[in-house]
Amino acid sequence: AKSLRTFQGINFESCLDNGETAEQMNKWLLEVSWEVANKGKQTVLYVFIVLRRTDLVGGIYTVIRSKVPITKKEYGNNYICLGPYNDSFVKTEVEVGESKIEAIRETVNEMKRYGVNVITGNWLIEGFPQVVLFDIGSAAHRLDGWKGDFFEYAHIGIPYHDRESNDALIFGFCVFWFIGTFIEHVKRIKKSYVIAHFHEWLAGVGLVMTRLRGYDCGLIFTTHATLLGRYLCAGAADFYNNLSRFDLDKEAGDRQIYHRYCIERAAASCAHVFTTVSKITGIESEYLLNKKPDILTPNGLSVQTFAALHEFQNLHAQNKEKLNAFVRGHFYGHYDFDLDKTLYFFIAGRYEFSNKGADMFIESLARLNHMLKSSGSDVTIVAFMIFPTATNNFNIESLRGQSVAKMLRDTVQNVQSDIGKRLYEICLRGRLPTPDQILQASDLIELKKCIYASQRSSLPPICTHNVCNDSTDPILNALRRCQLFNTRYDRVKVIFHPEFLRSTSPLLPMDYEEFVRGCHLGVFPSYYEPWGYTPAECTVMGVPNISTNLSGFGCFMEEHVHQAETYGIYVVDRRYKSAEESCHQLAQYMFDFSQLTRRQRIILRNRTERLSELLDWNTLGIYYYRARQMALQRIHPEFEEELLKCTSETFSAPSTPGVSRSSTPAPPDREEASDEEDDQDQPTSPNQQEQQSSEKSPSTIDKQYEPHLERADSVRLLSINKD
Ligand code: G6P
Ligand code: 1S3
Repeated sequence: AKSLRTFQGINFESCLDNGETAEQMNKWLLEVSWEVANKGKQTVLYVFIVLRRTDLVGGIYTVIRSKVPITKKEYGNNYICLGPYNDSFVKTEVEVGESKIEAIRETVNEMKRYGVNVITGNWLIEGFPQVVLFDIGSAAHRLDGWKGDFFEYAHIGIPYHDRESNDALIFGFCVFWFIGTFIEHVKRIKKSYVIAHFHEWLAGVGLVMTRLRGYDCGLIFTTHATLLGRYLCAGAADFYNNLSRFDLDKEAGDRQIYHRYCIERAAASCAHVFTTVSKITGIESEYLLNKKPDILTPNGLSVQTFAALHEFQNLHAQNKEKLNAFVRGHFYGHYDFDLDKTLYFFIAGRYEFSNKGADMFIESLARLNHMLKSSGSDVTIVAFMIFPTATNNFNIESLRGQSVAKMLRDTVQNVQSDIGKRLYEICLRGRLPTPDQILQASDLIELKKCIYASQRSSLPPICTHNVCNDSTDPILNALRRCQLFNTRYDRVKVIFHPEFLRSTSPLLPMDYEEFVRGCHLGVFPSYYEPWGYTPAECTVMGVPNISTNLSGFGCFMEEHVHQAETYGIYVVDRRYKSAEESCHQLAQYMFDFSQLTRRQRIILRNRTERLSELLDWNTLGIYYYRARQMALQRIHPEFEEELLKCTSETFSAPSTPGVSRSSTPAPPDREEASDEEDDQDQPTSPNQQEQQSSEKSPSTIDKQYEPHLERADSVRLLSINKD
């Protein structure tokens, strides 16, 4: 199919090549986030005072980090990331050093003179961006004064006991201070264009203050989830059917997050351009933040391309072998299923049991178990659940399983090598060995010892660790309720791994990427998921996956990929179906997948992987670009002419993901024909481009944000069998 680089008729790179560089224009981009060079996401979810620590690798960290190369292409050294100083991450992730940019040096020195410790350097990631990190502790003595200032300007009070909000306030004021001074310095040389792009409420204070003080800076605010949305969904609310009915102030107050919610709303409202990651979160923002996004900025990934196309298939086979080794040990004594007919499914993420759809996954697995048993299938499914929670280390049975398997493997290897030596000696003498010379009694004794050791009276564990709150843990309780206990008769086996994966683990020594590549299907039936990087990551690794039409990713793929399930992208309808129907649909998707032949799975993986380009920042970076252009245009009207020139020549399509079926890669048998069709479809002149874009997709934001989601197409059956 035609290159997705020209997604919706937009050619990102050709625009970058137009005119002057950012450095020549004195155009600057400051990207502000709590997760710049800092994996320690602070968001803590309070649900009626129940504290739940969220994960350490936030989605926003992935957004900022993976987006750097494409952003640097546009801004070069005028791209600067601002974040909080986190000592432990700086040691490993940042090369500390004085900035080469005079304006940064002078600004930082000024702040230092007033006692604020600011660290500069380069983030050691692809693109090597410059970072300015503010030591929150060094400015803590200013907290009360700044709280007063914030109240005076924004009329938002921060309670003294909310440490996270206090930190957000200090960070915000440091950023605000930096921006003000920095602008003064850069505009001394010549007219400057400064954009500051803030992510999430934690960075919101800086934006609000910069706007209220009227600094000459284009302000963009991106929310990756609304605070209240996350809280309401984590409770029992029927969220999507009541969006217009919530008493927002009361709901925020009840959850003791009123001030945070105010910061988030103020940031959305003060921004020159407000963006969010998906259509569904756009609708949510409209209701909960009372602001429609000006543009959607879907999340991309930095896609790794292999020289040989089949390389990712080889990686699947290699990593599946590692999972096989683990499964052999884990199910010792019960290892009576054929690994050649075993499929690995998984769910992973932050431990938000129902928001991430773990409840629906487990229930559907129970149904799948029944379907496989009653259809007499010889396929076994091993379903992994990777959700970090508090544990007291690995459990003995899991470790024992691996050591039993290792002992047997070592013994067999010894026997094998002894047999080899004996055969060699006998054959050298010109004789053929007799059976008792090949396998001796001593060998049999050694093997018997191992076999006896691998007998077990208990069932293979459903969890690899001792979970601290075993009796109240939601996953363990759901597995108990659904009676998924790993019995011999179960065709669905389950393994809950309550810790992030790491290659140094004594139990399952694989990192997350290796694990995903080794699996056959990722299952993410989320209820609350503004975007959802887990299925996106599966896609770029060529692993078929299931998401929902309540996740940004699921909706995006449904919209842009025609017959997505034929590309291994299954989207469960959780919006217009009851939970019972959604569970049934999910179980059916998994069952249909389990019935594919190996050849069909290989074809499907190839197709899934072909969608990578759609999710690459090279394609999706355009929306961030558009947001920045819009911000510049709003504060520098003279920029409009320049922008329009650029837009009419290279941006023929709407600024947000619209109806874009044409961006779908064609199936292999249609590839040539589709290329031809695409060629014919290509607009030839700017006028034609405009005409076609207006015919194909409504470009106004209003149209994009119809308050109700359109009903998804009726459930489509797996049509992969036709291949
Ligand atoms: C990749 C490898 C093949 C292997 C296959 C297994 O495609 O290149 O050599 O046979 O994976 O696929 P499966 O879906 O059975 O794990
Ligand atoms: C949020 O992180 P989360 O897992 O708390 O931001 C991510 C990046 O935009 C997004 O992918 C995810 O859905 C949101 O929920």
